[in-house]
Amino acid sequence: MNDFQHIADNFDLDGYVTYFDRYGNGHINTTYLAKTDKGRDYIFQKINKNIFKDVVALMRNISSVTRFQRESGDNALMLVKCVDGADFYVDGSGEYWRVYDFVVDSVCLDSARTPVDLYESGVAFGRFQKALGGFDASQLFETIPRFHDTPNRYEHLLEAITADKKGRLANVRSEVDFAMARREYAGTLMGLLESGELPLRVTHNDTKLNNVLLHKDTGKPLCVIDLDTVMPGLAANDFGDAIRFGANTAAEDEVDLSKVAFSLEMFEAFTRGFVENGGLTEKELLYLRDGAKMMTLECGVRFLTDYLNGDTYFKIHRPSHNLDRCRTQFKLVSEMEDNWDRMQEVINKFKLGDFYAGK
Ligand code: ADP
Ligand code: GN1
Ligand code: MG
Repeated sequence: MNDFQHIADNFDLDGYVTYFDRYGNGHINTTYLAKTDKGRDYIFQKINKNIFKDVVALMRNISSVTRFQRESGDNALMLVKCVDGADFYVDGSGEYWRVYDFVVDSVCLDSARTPVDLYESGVAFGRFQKALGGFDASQLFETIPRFHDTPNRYEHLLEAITADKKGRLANVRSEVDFAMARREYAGTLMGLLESGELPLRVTHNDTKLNNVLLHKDTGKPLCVIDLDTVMPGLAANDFGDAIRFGANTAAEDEVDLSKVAFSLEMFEAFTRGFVENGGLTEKELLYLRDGAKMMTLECGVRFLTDYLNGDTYFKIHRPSHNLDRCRTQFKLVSEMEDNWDRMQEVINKFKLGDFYAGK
């Protein structure tokens, strides 16, 4: 607590910190909840500087994006400044800290209680997309270069296969075959971006349900969080990453694959919220389902790569954790392929407004 008090002293808080503890289930940063004697709650985060190489530029992104969101009428995370006016504090060990106002009366869900939760997260990410429509993407620093460049993720997988650092390749032959059978497809969206057929936007890039806070009673969206990966990107990828996580009937790391299935009902719920609020172009709507398949495939490839490399990126809680995660993703990809036409029918339904016309 003493060390923490010293960190807290550097921020312009309302009151004196009387409680703090680890909080939430993030894979990347280290998050704490702090409470003060004046009844105020704050989120403290130690930013993962192994993953984010330029925290100063990252914090500049977050500060300008949240300001723009507010000016566009969207609810945004509120950074608490340091007493010297900075947006972050560097402690004696060189760790970077930031503080947000705790979003009161919020819940953060790791899985949807009903399709309505997923619909509301779609509303939140759709509004986020639209609110940042006028933000100049070139002002943003790329916090993780080539984050959703799927062909580049394949290059990393190939390097991991060649190196086979931990001698694990023999365990994952079928997963490698699955990934390789889709290698050519993996370039589809990047190709459309390069040819100018799909627009570059300001996107969130990590649109899991647990990166939206909902009101604990009404379930309505309060705020999009986890803005570290806000960067120039494709709307299809924001849509897709949310589907990857939210339309899975099981957890991302479920070991029993018989429980893992692609839920069209959940897909429909998110699609409705996102499409009705996102302000997307015709062409973007045509490639949304590819975003879902692409993000799921890419995430599976990332988990597989990390497994082969000896689990150096994602936090793991058991030896085969990354492999288990990879397997759920690949099962979902196959199920999306089986539902390919139905996915587009759902997108068309909300795009054409048939839902409100009662058709
Ligand atoms: P990570 O990148 O590690 O996932 P997040 O920024 O998503 O980190 O934060 C981790 C968790 O902390 C979230 O899942 C959520 O439960 C909680 N959290 C983060 N910011 C806030 C906030 N402003 N108000 C309330 N809870 C928050
Ligand atoms: C990480 O930060 P978190 O836990 O919301 C990862 C995402 C992955 C996700 C898989 C910066 O997200 O890209 O899709 O895990 N974030 C980063 O659960 O790599
Ligand atoms: Mg998160």
